[in-house]
Amino acid sequence: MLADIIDRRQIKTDAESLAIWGKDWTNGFNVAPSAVVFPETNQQVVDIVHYAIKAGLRLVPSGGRTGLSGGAVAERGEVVVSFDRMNQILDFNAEDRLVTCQAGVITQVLQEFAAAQQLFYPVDFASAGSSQMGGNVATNAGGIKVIRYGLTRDWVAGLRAVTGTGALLDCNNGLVKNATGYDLRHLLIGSEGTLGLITEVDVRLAAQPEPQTVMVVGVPQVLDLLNVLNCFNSQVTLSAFEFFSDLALQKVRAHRDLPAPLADAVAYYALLEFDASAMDAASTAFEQCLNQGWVVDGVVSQSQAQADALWQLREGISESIAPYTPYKNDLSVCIHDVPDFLADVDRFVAESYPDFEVCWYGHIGDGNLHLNILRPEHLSVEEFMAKGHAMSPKIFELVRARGGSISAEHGVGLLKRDFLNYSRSEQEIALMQGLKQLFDPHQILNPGKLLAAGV
Ligand code: 2HG
Ligand code: ZN
Repeated sequence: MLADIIDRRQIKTDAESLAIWGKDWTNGFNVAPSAVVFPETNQQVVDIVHYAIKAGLRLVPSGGRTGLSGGAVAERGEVVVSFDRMNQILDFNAEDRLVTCQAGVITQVLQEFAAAQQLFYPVDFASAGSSQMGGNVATNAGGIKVIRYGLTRDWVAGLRAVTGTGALLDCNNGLVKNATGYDLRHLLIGSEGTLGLITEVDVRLAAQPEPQTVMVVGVPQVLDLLNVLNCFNSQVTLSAFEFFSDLALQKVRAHRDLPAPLADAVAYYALLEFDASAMDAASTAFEQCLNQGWVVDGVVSQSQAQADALWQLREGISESIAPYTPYKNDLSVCIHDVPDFLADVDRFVAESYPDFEVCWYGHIGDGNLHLNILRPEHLSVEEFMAKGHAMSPKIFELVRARGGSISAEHGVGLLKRDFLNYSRSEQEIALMQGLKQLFDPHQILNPGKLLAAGV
């Protein structure tokens, strides 16, 4: 019946397509969409929503499907709305440094477009080659340069979105200043497709940075990661400050056949990136860290190829551990709390789940830790996921105790939905439910994500 409102060539219902577009990178959820539609214009998205209201369909927006919280999983006969065919860059204005993209523009395509204008789109992460701008906005994607450039939210100057009533909202129109009340743009950013289907984004671009240098240092004590951060921060403008444990390094090296960065293994590694012109200041900071015993060794890129190779050690981790179907956590606490929090979690897992391997890495410069618990071979995916769910409340209790977040950058989706109260108060959740009701009174937009369905 969808063919009444959209060309048949824009609809897929074969089993293979349903399996592909019915999920993102998240494992462990049922995948059962009834169809996938590929709109090409804002008006077609409006038509799909009106049709869904009439026919009682529910819609799951789908971008590059790189999400890790089940935000783009269609579990129960929903129609997936894929933005793959809304992949055009529509406009660019040099004075405003603004580029207007359809939601399906791939992150890397935008980055390359910006570079061709001698400008820079600074939000970056390992999945830039397949993630789409609409999904980035819907999850307020973070990534590896947040410490210097902020999150996706900071670069969205306007957007168009279709609400659950079929209204096409045009929010903020690229304005720098606009003091006319509630900024609905910011409500839609990070709303995970529950308030509206984002169709277009006006993205602000930055000046191109100078060439970057990458340094990887070995840090024996987790506590000292913060000392290293402080020491560099006081002398160098950092573009990235990432960390990974030796276990994470072993996995990514084995997976990609990469050489060790340092002569000897160290418990933790920090990866720092900064403007090449700050190399002298960075060397001074490194010497100070060495003298204090905070770092024991380090390596510095001498070329872009070496910088890229060092980045692989960090950016390749997630992919390298995927075969272990890890139980994923994406946590944040205030930066000063990171070492104590990490020690709390390590202690808890070692005492309660001694046969589980814990793989730590993440954006420690933002207080964002990726905690991946690897599935032991003797457990099936289902058994392991059940154990993960049973473990989550204990870990989230530790997060709550420090006022942290149970989802720093991946979003709540299906995976964290039932734990939202560990990071949000009853009053906040009630307001979110009220907003959901206003934007999506028929409960058709990404049901069951972020908030329980039907609330
Ligand atoms: C990263 O920082 C991504 O590499 C993925 O956010 C993290 O796989 C993960 O847990
Ligand atoms: Zn991350």
